[in-house]
Amino acid sequence: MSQSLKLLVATGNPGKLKELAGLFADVPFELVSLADVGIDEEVPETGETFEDNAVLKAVGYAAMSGMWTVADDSGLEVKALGGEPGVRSARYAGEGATDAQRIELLLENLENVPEDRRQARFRCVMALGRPDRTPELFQGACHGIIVRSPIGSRGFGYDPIFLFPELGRTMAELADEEKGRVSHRGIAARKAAVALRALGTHDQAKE
Ligand code: ITT
Repeated sequence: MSQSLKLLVATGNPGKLKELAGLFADVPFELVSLADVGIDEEVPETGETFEDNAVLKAVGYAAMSGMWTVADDSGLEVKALGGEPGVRSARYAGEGATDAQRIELLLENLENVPEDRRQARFRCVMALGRPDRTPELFQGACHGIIVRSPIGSRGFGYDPIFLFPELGRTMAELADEEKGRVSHRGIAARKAAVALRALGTHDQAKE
């Protein structure tokens, strides 16, 4: 195992970065952020699917950095809205909108939807790659209900309106470790961590 192997955690979203740093705390790579390597350019998310955008980000940031890179594309799919906001989750209320504005718009659009039709799922597609390789993809999803007003102050994004019925709490009421255990990102990251450990153990990462 090499101590000097670095993994670029390629996200411009501080909430995601914090979660990914926790989820990858035990992998045999030194984690670095876009800020650490001085990248302030954004890879455009022009794909139609989570898979497309995760690959675009992993390939784009790996090319910019020359490093092993992990990127995730994720979002919320609401059944009553035909899967919206989906890949557009970050841009749902327009560029530059806040999490609170996106939540407000989503709740408005669900105003007339009754309790038994408010199912939703979070999805995460994580892409792991380096400049000369096709990225490997890892998926995670978790299921819940959209509540009528925000509850809780942890996490980020749509967490305050996503209720886990079996826990009786929203995602924004869960401590970081609890969210990691049940979340779309936690599920995908555990799969990616298996691959990262294998790379680190066999030192294939440098080949
Ligand atoms: P990067 O592309 O730089 O990683 P981003 O925020 O633009 O940052 P995405 O394109 O993957 O990332 O958009 C994901 C959006 O989906 C995110 O901005 C949130 O609005 C929402 N989202 C994803 N995961 C979430 C989570 O765990 N909790 C709450 N909302 C989440």
